Amino acid sequence: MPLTVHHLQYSQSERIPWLCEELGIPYTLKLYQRDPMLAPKAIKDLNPIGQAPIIQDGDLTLAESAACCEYIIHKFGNGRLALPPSHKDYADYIYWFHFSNGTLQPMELLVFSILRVQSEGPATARYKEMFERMLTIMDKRLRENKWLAGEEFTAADIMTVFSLTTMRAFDPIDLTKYKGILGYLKRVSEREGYKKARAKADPEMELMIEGKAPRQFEDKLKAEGKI
Ligand SMILES: N[C@@H](CCC(=O)N[C@@H](CS)C(=O)NCC(=O)O)C(=O)O
Repeated sequence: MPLTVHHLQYSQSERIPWLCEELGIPYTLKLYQRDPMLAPKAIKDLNPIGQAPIIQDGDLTLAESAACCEYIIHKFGNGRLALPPSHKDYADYIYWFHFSNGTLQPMELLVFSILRVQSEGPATARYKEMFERMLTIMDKRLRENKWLAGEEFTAADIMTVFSLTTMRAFDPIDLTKYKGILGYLKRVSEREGYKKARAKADPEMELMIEGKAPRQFEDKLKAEGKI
């Protein structure tokens, strides 16, 4: 099998096995556990930045979720799960493909980091308000559309779901009031590709599609006596 996917469990690299399952393409999956919170040395040996996902195709080693998605879609998937420029929803597709890693997730991380050191104050309030605005816009989009790009499920969905699910094992955002997002996560959880990817990539990980944030990863490690 030419394509190898290196997946750090409980992480955004879940996007890549999910993409491969949705495309129905063959791939070799290599799993890595966090040690205890960060990536193990084997990941750092593959990517000097020390982060997953990483894919390999022959002599090529490539990191960055969005780059890996585009590479796989165009090299192995015949462009499936991407919308071409001629498609009426092309602009929506590229906007939402980039929204999660470019805007939502950095803000989620910023709010989470600020809240760890200071629960109140103008900066906290400002960033919390901006983050909620982002979720509200996404919620409206998903009340009005089945998938982020419109009628078709695309790689924009694959790029986004981690920020709304597994990331909440680290950052306890409550999604209860965002009914559009919750309905969307339910639809995602019913996809065969998502189920297959979860079974292969993170078989022990709970499904994180409810409004309340799942049990925090740190608490899990403490309960297991790992930290
Ligand atoms: N922008 C990168 C971010 C990758 C990233 O932050 N990966 C995290 C997992 S969520 C990681 O490998 N963390 C391990 C570490 O920092 O030690 C991407 O989209 O691939």
